[in-house]
Amino acid sequence: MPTPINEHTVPWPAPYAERYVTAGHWAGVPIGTLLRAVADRTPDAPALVDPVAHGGAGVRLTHAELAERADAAAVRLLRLGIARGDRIVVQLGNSWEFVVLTLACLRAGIVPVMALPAHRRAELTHLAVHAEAVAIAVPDRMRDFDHQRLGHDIAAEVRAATGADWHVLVAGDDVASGGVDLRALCGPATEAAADRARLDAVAPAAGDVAVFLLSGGTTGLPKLIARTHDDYAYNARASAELVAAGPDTVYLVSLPAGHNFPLACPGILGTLLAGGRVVTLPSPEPGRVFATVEAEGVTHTAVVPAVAGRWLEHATEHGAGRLATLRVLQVGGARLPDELAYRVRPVLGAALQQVFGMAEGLLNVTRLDDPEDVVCTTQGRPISPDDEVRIVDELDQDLPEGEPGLLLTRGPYTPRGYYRAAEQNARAFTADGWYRSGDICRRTPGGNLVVEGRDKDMINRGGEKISAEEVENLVYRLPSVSQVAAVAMPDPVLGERVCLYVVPKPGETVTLEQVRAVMDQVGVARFKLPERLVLVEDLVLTKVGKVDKKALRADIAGRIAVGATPVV
Ligand code: OOB
Repeated sequence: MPTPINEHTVPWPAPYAERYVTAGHWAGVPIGTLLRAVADRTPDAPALVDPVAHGGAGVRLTHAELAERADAAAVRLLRLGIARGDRIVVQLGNSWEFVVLTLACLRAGIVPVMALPAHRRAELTHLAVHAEAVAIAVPDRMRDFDHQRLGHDIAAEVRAATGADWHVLVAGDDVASGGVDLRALCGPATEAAADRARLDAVAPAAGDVAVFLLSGGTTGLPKLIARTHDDYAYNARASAELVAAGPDTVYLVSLPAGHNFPLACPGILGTLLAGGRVVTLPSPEPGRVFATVEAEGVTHTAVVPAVAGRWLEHATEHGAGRLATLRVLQVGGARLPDELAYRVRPVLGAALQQVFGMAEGLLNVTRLDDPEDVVCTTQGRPISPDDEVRIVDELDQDLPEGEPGLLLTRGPYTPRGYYRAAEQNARAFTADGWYRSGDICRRTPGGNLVVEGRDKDMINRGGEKISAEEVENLVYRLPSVSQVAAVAMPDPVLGERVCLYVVPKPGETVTLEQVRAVMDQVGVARFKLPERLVLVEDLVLTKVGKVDKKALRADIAGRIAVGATPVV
């Protein structure tokens, strides 16, 4: 039997929980019930458009149809033996199936573990085992990768290890035997009223875990962040208010939908809760995005800075006429250079909202009515009056106002610890529950935060977070490696890429190809593969004997600046 769902989470202390309830942040209603209420109020309003489904025929659902499909899918999951509190690893592309399955899970209290399409065997197996999942949802194929086959391999592995009943839910035309047809499972309802009654009877509690998000990665393997119905609904609702989302909002999701940003900031959930419409696209490729914005009347969307850069380029070349309906472009996930920020409004014609957020909770945004310099040079301020932010030095002492330091935070949608990770929690959270974001920020006199750097061992490749430790652990599998350090190297397009410093064993050599091959063999997301390797005789150490990553980052930046060719 899997562990009961709320075990191993770190709850908010009672006085805080009470304050969040009194303030009205925690509504005490599970997300599925909130969405059901929206469908009751505006059943015929459009809710979901997947323009590329079924070979381009598309799928269009109203709020009532979406709610009924979610209910029907939830009941079908229950019939498979997947029960309230069980976990499903969800690795689907941006598609109507992703939305229906996610809502079905929320309704039944089944918890989706939000994997990314780029994840491979190592990450998916870890998630399945760590969350004690009972199923995985995958596309049949995506970008030339056979997800279905990997899904079955993982199922076989987990079944062999645990003896548990395991399901592979497959979205696609080609569902192999042994898999569950996810399109049929997410198909039209046949007994809507009965489904609804059955689900109302088993609805999760508002304090239960609603979703597991993945941490941005500073440790060997991704940690799970348990977000409750109460906290995540508030996250979505408060974000929605700050982009003025409402029934006329048409939100385009083109970043991987399992990321917190497009999922709930306000993303899919915030838009649906506001009575608006969600449009899914499999990627942020500008040609298709611009055409879709025009065809569907998209008003809001969210991107990472690297994508904003591509859209600006595309608009400069082809014009931005097709973006006439776009009102708000949210940009976050990595630092948006001020120069790019200043071009958004003039070139794309949309208001910019900078979003400095984290799957762990805290969201900072610039407001739509902020002056241009605030919008273009800061990463905004917390979305909740009950978000607490401190800027401190290495000893956790508050710094004078305006000085850059480490950002600590607590609040109504920032959990007090990772799931089942006591050891990491002792490092990542203070004794009184502040989350150590690892970001170096300063606060402007107007109260806005500016992200100035980072004090965590992570590489931010165009918004995808890569743990240096994870990469290093994998590289140590090569017998020719004596020492290794993974660091961020600056990149004009993605912001950062992974660079490796390697000390080979005496008489040995190590190549980038070997490193990439060993990582591929283990099966990790390709965005984690190093893109440059520097062979050195030893690694610079700090005074306390740790690898001096700051020195290595400066070293690679210097090599790039002088145009040095890679050592391999
Ligand atoms: C978002 O979430 P994660 O969990 O993938 O990554 C969080 C980290 C932050 O700690 C920070 O290091 C970085 O990503 N970050 C930014 C940033 N937004 C995120 N750094 C500089 N400027 C920004 N605007 O990335 C995320 C979650 C929700 C909404 C938006 C982004």
